[in-house]
Amino acid sequence: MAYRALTEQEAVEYVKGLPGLFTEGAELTSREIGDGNLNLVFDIQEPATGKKVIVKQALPFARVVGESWPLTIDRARIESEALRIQHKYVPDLVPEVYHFDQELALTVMENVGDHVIMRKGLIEGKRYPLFPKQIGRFLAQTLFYTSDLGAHPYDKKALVGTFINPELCKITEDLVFTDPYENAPTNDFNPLIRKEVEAIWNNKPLKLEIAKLKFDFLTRAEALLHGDLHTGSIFITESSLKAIDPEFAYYGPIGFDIGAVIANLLLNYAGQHGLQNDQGERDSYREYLLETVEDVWNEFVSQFVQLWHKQAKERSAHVEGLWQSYVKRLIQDTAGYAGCKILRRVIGLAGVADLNAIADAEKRAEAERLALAIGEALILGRNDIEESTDITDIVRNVTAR
Ligand code: SR1
Ligand code: MG
Repeated sequence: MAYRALTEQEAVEYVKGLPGLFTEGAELTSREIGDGNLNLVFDIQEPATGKKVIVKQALPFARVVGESWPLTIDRARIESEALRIQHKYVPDLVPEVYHFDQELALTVMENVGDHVIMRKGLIEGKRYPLFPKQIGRFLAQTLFYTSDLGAHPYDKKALVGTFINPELCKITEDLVFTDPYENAPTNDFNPLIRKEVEAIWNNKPLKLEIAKLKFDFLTRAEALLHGDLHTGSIFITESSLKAIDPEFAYYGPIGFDIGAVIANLLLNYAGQHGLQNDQGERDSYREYLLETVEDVWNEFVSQFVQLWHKQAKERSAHVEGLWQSYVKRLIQDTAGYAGCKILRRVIGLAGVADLNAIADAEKRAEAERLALAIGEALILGRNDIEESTDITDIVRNVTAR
């Protein structure tokens, strides 16, 4: 079938035509629930049996802006292939793909509708004690096994080719690493923080560090990244986590994915200023978030290093001292990328609800100023970071200023 965007009813007809999902004559409901920046998402259910699937279809433009921003529908292929690879390594942490249709740029996958988007949960003040272990395992497994440490060199290079994702990478190159640091038309920030934003535009040492991080993003094909692992790409319950939406997947620096997770915990940390009125509760939730930041890194690194010792096939990986120097560089990359991802969400296109949901513009501005200060300090201070508490110390010091 030639490409066209499906309606709710057409999505039902489509899944009915697929073998093995629903029985003939099944009565299905369909609701378009996409609230992200890019795609159509249909929630399809059979009330009589409780069976359900998700149909996700890429639109040929960026939904957040409209048809004036054309965007490749090949991102649907990238996403479905990344989901399949990630599912192979961590089946419980990634939705299963049932079917992919290249022409319609459409994926039919497991419906995890009993989970909530983690960003929403954090905004509501929920705590997820299993999250660090879950996301640490997702990161360690998917990044290790797709890197030169865990993949055969021929397989790794073939995968680099499969995941050439120029248009989606360009979005990140512009929106994360370029536009927020100059007076670009895509920027979209609270007018009350203009002075702080202009200070960033004029901060040459900061811009130099961001340029270095961008060059690594452009050139360092270390592992298959999720590419957009913010808390809106994580579905969660108290006991279960599913990482979704890897349409930005490509081969890049490992710290970019870990940094995305940490950045989004810290964006919520900054947002607590306006989300939570009770000072005691705000402080206690912030402590929880900082502990989570530490635990995410510690879980990731302990699992990643264990895999390194037990599974790394690359002989040079076992040269004395290599893993320690690799891990040190990795935490510094992580802090730097976290910083960029914080700054972009405050200054650039596509902000986050952790800040945007603060109704009072002045309160929001205070939270945004804190986020900017944290992002900047992480980028400029990253070369002195050696362990996770160095990251949280930076956040605590900036908060106390
Ligand atoms: C035009 S797309 C804007 C943002 O949405 C996605 O979630 C990515 O983070 C991207 O930068
Ligand atoms: Mg997304």
